[in-house]
Amino acid sequence: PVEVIRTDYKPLKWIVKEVELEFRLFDGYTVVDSTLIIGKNPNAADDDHNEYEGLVLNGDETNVKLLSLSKDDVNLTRDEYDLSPGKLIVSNVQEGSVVKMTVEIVPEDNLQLSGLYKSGGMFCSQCEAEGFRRITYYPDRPDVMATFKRVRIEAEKAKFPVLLSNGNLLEEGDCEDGKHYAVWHDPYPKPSYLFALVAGDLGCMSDTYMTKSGRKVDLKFYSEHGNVSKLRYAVESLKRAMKWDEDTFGLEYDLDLFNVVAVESFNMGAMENKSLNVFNISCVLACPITSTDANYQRVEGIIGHEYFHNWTGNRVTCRDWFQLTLKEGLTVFRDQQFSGQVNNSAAVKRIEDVLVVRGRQFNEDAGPMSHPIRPDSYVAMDNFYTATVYRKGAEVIRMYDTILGSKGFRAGMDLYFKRHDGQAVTCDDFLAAMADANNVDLSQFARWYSTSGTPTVTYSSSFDAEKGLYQLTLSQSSRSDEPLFIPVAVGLMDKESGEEVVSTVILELKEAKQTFDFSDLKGNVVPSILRNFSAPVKLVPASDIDESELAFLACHDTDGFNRWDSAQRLYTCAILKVMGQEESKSTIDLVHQTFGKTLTDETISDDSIRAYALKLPSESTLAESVEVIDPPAIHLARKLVMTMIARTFQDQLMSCYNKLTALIEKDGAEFNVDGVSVGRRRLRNVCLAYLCSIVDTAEEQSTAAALATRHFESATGMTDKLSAFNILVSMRGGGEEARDAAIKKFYEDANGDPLVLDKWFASQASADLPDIIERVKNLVAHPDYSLEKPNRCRSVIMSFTMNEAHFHDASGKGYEFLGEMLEKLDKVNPKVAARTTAGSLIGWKRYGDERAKKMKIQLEKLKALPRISNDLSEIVAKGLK
Ligand code: BAL
Ligand code: ZN
Repeated sequence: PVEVIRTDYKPLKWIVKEVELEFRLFDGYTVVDSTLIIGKNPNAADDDHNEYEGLVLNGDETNVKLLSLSKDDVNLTRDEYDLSPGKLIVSNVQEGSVVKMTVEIVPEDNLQLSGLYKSGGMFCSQCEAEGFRRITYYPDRPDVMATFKRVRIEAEKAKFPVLLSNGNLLEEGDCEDGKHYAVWHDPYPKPSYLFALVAGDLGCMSDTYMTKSGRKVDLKFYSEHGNVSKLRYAVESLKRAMKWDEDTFGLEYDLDLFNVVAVESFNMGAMENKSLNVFNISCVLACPITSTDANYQRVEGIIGHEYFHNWTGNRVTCRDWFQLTLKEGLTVFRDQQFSGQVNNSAAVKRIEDVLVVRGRQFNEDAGPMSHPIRPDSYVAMDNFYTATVYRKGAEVIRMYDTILGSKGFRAGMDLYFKRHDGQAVTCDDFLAAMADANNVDLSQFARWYSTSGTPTVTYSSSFDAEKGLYQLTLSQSSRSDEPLFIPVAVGLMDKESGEEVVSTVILELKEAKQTFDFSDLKGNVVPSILRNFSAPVKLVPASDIDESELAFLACHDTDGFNRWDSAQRLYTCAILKVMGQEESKSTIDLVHQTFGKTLTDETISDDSIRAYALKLPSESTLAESVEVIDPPAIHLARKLVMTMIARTFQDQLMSCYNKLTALIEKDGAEFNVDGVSVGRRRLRNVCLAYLCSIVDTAEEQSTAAALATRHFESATGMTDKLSAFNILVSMRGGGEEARDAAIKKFYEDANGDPLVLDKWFASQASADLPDIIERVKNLVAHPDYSLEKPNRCRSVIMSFTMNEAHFHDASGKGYEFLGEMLEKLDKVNPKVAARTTAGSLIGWKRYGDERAKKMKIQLEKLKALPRISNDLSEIVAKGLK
């Protein structure tokens, strides 16, 4: 495997200016003809030392068979071009040279799902990051932006009535032998990773959108015929996203047609191909019976995300793949803002996003895959579509917004588009646009792009009652040699009254240690620091945690995010004390005080906020707070605290549950995913989980199972049904019968629907049962299980690795099972195998010697495989370092 180094970047000497493609889709193979018009790269200076003089084309020879090659209409024989693994070099090209070739590929055998492949009965493509080279030989890098002038697709009409590619439809018609064709033209130059092709027998939901400047855009959403009605929410979400981008950034859609296609087998969530977005069905189909509220939110967020890429990614793209966060961090930030402003409360959205940053990104940054948001090297680029590039990248963009203010941020965005529309650029170009538009020096801020690891901000304070002066001292530590520029949002709450006396200010922490003064205070205050999670850092007190301050903020903070966060930190203290068998009475008392107030506080008008504030931190979040992770111990301590709270507040929880049931029933049958309806379901399901955690005796087990079963059976939508199911699958003793009945019923109700079956598998793989490993083995032996479907793999294997207490069972059986699955999976879909490994085994150093040894054995075994993919071997090598 070759390691690519960021600083080795060189522009190509020869690029493709225009391309024509013809795809003839036969049964069992596909023939691809291409015509490339070559030009001298204006970005390569004459004195640039280029590695190659000729035209360099990338191609995956394991997937692409070259049948013929010509230059300027002269056929080239084998000794007139240079073909080596991964590369085809054509010498002596000039400005305007025409290179033509014909290749053959077999989409039917392409199980990696990169390039052109088949999902069910349809053809579809995935070219980011380096899939186009699995279709034909081409300069497959994002800084080669060519006009795809003509893409002709020909296939059997009866089986593939729908033929799609990027841009506008130029012509279509019938051919001989029951075949037909379509010709597409994309007027916008684009890199090959944005190319897409779809051919299938698909149903369509159509709509239109009128842009601000009066362009009528046809919106066409395609899926299998039986799923068309489930596209409505995605269509509506797209229209909201188009409007939001016009209102917020002045960005309009730039073609008359926007296509979206739903496919079942897809490695990612979705892909932003120019005007032909391809979506994993899990991110575009939605209906109350099969989708949870979280699924609906995901559809809206990802529809927005892919649409927003049209400007941040497509119109302005990345010069090289090290710049991935340029488009992904920025587009995630845009989709987060969209979701927070359009349908949900901004505080709820922020809580959900921060949970991901802390749960996944911090964990990644604490392990061997830790990298800056702009990585320095890679072997398989697909391994760097990470939480760091996406989520921490979005936090970095958010910091620009926090520092510059929304007007300043908008000015920076405007300048970025003005300077770079139609170009492939770098993160430095983005930073320069932000700095120049605001006339500020952001050179210190640039360190965020090159610093890996999670920085820590430590705080201490003092209050001079006589002077009314409060001093807050912040210090930072990170892997950067020089201090980072960290915006810290702070507000002050009066200790006596609980009122906010200083509203949010942004403190600019630019030195290793800085003290900030707040004067004219009438009394002592409690600081609310890092409001809204203003920077992706860990916040810690210089001395012991003041638990009563946390309880105070959890009850009084006017910043919704910090109010939630304070409760989380307090719950964490309690759980860790229980786990360490430390004296915990006073902490538990504060937890009870906070929980009780949160459950009944009438000033909290948003049930979602209340629900999140009542929930205990997840086991993976708790793991972030310990030196050595002992998952079963964390699991047990969390469960004990949960049951303790549930017993203390059993009556109040039941009455809250009943009140919400009555409200939901009053609303009637109509299903809504507005903030109020979602909040009610969310809070009711949190109450249910607490109530069903009281399962110490057989009698309690059957009482809990009866409550969950009632919830399950009376559910009118998937949110409630799945909440109950997730509880029922873990029932033991007096609840076993109900558990088995629910497993049977859920499967029958699924009626073969793949998204519902994914839930059925995932829920069981996440169960808290002593024989879980046997159960998971049975799941992968189930006829509905398939290694070839990424969603199904994720639903069983990944879900099991996230079932921390059992995956990390001291016997090591969980690791052995995973090792066996990864070996099989790597042969089918290396990208999914690598991702699963990155999220599980490679973190072994943090799990104590015994577990570490056993986890490492599995990595060693994978390393020793006679044939291991580049994707997996990169992760395994990093994991063993
Ligand atoms: N570009 C890959 C899928 C996404 O982030 O939108
Ligand atoms: Zn993206």
